[in-house]
Amino acid sequence: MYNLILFGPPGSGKGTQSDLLIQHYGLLHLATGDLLRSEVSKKTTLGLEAQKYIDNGQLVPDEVVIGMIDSKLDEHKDSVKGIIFDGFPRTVEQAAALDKLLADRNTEIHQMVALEVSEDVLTQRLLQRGEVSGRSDDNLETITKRIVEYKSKTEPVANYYKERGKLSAINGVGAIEEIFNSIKSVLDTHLSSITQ
Ligand code: B4P
Repeated sequence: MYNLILFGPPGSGKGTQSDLLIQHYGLLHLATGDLLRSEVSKKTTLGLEAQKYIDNGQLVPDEVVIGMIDSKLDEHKDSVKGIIFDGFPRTVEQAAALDKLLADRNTEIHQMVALEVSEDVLTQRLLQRGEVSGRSDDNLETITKRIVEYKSKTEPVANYYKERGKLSAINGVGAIEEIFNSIKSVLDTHLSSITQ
């Protein structure tokens, strides 16, 4: 099994690149943002709770997202050759919990790819997405709060994986295909070294 975390600030292109990566490598895509929005649209208890945080640009509480990932790992336990975690972990507590969830299933995180994009570009992209997405968090006020939340709670997660020798940083600005090729070259090098 090969498990990758695609990491980066809001609007850095995690979802965009995940779509290309799952097609190319046949990995399972677990995106906590998508999972939460699906709960919101179904108006489940979890969704109604999560909506308050998402609308306000805040992270949903750790126990909610960790529980959601735990049950997704059970759901797919026999059928996957690897997983792309998109938007998870977003706190150091989530990273430690993910290590444990994977260790309990005799696997681990092999690599984190972090997309680097400046704040100005992030804001522009999310405002532009807001014109068509209908997402409650794609407006200037919420985007600003999400970036603040990212810096204080999520950025330290990169260090967690750096200390474990698993972090690769990629320039997330440029053509989508060009960024995809940079990620692919990290993964191909890494995959060939772990399968040798
Ligand atoms: P997500 O849905 O994960 O958020 P995202 O950060 O908006 O998107 P992403 O980085 O995937 O950007 P995209 O490819 O769409 O999270 C939403 C909310 O859910 C969070 O704020 C939080 O409340 C909650 N949540 C999720 N996970 C959680 C967790 N683990 N713990 C707690 N709470 C959690 O790209 C953005 C835009 O840029 C798109 O329009 C795209 O077309 C464009 N774009 C992409 N690449 C481009 C490029 N190279 N050039 C130009 N434009 C590009």
